[in-house]
Amino acid sequence: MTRPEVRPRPRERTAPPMPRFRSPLRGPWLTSVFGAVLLAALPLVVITGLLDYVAYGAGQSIPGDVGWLHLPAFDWPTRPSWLFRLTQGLHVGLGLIVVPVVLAKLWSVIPKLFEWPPARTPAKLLERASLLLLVGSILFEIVTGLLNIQYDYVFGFSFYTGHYLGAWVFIAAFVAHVALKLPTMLRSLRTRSLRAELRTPLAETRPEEPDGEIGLVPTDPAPPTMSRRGALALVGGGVVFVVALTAGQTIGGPLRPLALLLPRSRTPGGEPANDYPVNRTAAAATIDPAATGAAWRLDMTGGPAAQRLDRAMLLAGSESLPLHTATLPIACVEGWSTVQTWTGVRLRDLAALAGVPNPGSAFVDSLDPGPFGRVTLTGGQVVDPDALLALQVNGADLSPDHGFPARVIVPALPGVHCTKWVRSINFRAA
Ligand SMILES: Nc1nc2c(c(=O)[nH]1)N[C@H]1C(S)=C(S)[C@@H](COP(=O)(O)O)O[C@H]1N2
Ligand SMILES: [Mo]
Repeated sequence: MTRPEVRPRPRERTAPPMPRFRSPLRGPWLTSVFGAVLLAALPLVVITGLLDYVAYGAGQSIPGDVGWLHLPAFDWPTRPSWLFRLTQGLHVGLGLIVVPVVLAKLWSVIPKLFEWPPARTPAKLLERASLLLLVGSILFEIVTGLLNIQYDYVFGFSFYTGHYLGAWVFIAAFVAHVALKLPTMLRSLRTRSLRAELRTPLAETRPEEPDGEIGLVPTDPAPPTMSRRGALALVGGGVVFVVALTAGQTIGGPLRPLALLLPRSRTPGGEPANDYPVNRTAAAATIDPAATGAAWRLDMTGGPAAQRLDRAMLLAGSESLPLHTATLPIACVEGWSTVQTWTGVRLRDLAALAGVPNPGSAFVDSLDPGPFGRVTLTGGQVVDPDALLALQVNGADLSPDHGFPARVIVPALPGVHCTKWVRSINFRAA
């Protein structure tokens, strides 16, 4: 009798040549450390991002129609005035800071990408498909987000719609991933002590215990070239580097030229009173200087009699249209924000003058034909006592790039809705 021939295991029989990953640092513990950081940070990035989307408001041209994925609309409040600065700042700031951690986490699980066979069971196949969506969507969100703060509109699609739809793919995949992996993560975190790891030098760095099914620990590890604490420090250093390249846009001062990741914050705004970031210059918005000069008028409609005011009438500080000064932020979704002191007339006084004492909304149009040239403000945003049609900033006239002759400034309103070069306002009764 002949012994049955020993058949090679399917893996050996069919596996195409695959790269071998031998880093002795890879293992469930290290992956779980990165995973835990992301589990804490990413929900905040997601929630603040969705809040930004709500703040942009329903019924605006931006963001576009997203079908049934739209969020329940509520009137974005005007208080506290730094609300959008906070949600937007957290979204962009944290979103940038986690990038080195995301990359480290992807590095730590790369052997899984080359696993063969790709899936043994339908459940495994489903799991891998969800991983593909998870990795694909987070990279998509990072790339579109980064490009949005670097350049204007380089996409073949609307940034807002694309980034928003990508977010929902990510949310679904993230929830599935956490549900599947949370027990493994918690168990793996308990296999080593972070404290002990931070005291372990390169010479004593050993691979993690064999991890069987999980499959991250190499079966034939190479000698370590870096300790685990070195790897953590490298990722931490990456985070600090990103902070250094972005913080200047909000902190300003000497840090501003360092904000390499947020180039808009380096555009000079003009003489000192107007020297804060410019989103879109007058030239870029094709504003005709003749239209902003002596011939400029503000048209107001919606009430029983249309009104037409020139800039001198607005600046006169009459009893029905007193000048008001407020210190308020502009916070741009591209990741920078700045607080300045604005002087102008209250939107609610303008509404009353136009014969709409109880405004339910206001449609503001400008000389700018571009996508940010108009906005619909809610009733609450019009009647806030600090909601202004601003004429001056820090005691000087607005510079041409900052919206001369007049611009919208409303507490907690996303910067994109603080329309510059205002031409007309249509007030609608509540
Ligand atoms: N008409 C018009 N208004 C506009 C814009 C624009 O492109 N056109 N950009 C908006 C955006 S996105 C922001 S963040 C603020 C920035 O104001 P600033 O350029 O004066 O700092 O202006 C807003 N107002
Ligand atoms: Mo903006």
